[in-house]
Amino acid sequence: MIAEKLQPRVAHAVTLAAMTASLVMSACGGSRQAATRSGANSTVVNAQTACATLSGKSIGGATLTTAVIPANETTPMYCKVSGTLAPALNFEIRLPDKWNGKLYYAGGGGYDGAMTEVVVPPLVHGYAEVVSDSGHQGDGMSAAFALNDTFAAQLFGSLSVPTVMSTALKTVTAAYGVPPAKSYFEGCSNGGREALMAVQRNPNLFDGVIARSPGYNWVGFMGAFNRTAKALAAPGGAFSAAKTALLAKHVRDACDGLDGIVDGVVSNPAACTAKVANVTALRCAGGADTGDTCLSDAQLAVVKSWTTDAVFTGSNTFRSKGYNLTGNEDDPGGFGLWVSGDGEFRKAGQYMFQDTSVKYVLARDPNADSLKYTWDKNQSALYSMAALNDATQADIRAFIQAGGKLIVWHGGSDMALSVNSTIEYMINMEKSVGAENAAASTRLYVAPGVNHCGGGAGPDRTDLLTALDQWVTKGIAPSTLTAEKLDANGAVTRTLPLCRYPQFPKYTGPANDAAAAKVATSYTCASP
Ligand SMILES: [Ca+2]
Repeated sequence: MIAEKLQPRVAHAVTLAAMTASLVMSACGGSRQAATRSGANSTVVNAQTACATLSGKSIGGATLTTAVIPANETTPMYCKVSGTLAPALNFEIRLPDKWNGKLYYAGGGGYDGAMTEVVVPPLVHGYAEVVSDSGHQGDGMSAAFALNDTFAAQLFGSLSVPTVMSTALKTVTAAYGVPPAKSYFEGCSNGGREALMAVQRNPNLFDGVIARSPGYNWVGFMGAFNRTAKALAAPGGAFSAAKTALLAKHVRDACDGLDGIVDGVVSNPAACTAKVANVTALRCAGGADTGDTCLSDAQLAVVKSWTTDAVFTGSNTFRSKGYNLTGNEDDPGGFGLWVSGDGEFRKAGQYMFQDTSVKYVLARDPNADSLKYTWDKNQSALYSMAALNDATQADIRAFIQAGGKLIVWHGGSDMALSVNSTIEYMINMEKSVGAENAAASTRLYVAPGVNHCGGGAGPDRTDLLTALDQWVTKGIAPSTLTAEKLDANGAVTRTLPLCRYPQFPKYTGPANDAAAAKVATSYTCASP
């Protein structure tokens, strides 16, 4: 869903906003809303009526403006409610013509600074949709807002979601006469971080949360970005598109078939070990760069930085797990976009994010050179960044005990944020809350071949919101789900089981059958 916005090669800001693509209560009494649906069902409030009710009203500290947005080919008619919480936290609430009685908060992306776009499926399903710009306006690739405005930094880090929710709940209640019966949050990338932040810090705010590709370990992954940028900047480290294609093909040749089918997706990453992938076989004779058929020692050092854990001092959460080699490094939304910049690493997402983070958050010097910055050098700066942005707390028992449900999803070929970091968080979480609690209230899905928040060689679309809603409202816990891949016209071209981690979709259909390979029923979720 949100994933479509993150298509590769769109402006980096959008992508990260995809560091989203992507794509995210209260109030009253501090516990989840217990309103019954009967009130909502008996209330006939269409978009025009909602807009008329709210126009010019001051609710929760914000003066509201409204506009009825007509239906178009993808979006139903809704009332757009806009407001600002002083000094600069802009939010939007989209009230559908036919409210389903529930609220959906969509998280942001990157360093935010712009309103999250309409997320279509929730509106179609009748959710009241809530978004914000996270408390400042600007480029989603820039942390400049944080330099001279520590309150804006706090809003971005953790404050904007509960703050907006407080007003949003009052606003939705004013529009429909009853509060939402259920409230959900979904976000990807930074929005996934916001999702886990809400689970950890505001355990009663949402009934259900979807954290996709969460950038929860801000200090750790930004530090990993910094380390790999230095490897790319080292003499001979530049990684051209041709070198990336060489690496990707080498990995596919070694690992694609280990899941039972050669389909361009390494669906069993556990079997694609470093020994099996054997990247050192690509080393140029002598170690110096001799062309596009091999990798120099400097380029192999880039791959090593990329695939190994980055661990920093000061906290056991200042870390980022190494990335898997997936054979999809050459995807347009892959290594070139996020890491190498196809030979110009300063154009890659990871370089840009760590650079702006060094300048405006860590060194607090717009002239700082991130390639000369030592991540561990200023511990207090790391603590500050972590206090603002890290959502690494593994103990989420308060959320679970309040009845909350959490679905975590990550693309298996995400080259922005490591799927292995997300897996590590879920393992730590399970250790902390106990296996029984984790099984009863949390789920982890890894989508093979899927890029950051969406796109890529693998099927990237799954209706996680409906799965969450069924879980919350009917107690139907999600098991194996289905992922779809769509073509440019929106037609489904392939389906694949979306297996619960650590299972993967193993091909069990007939051999050499191209049609069978495209349908989920030809696969079985298997343990690695
Ligand atoms: Ca395969």
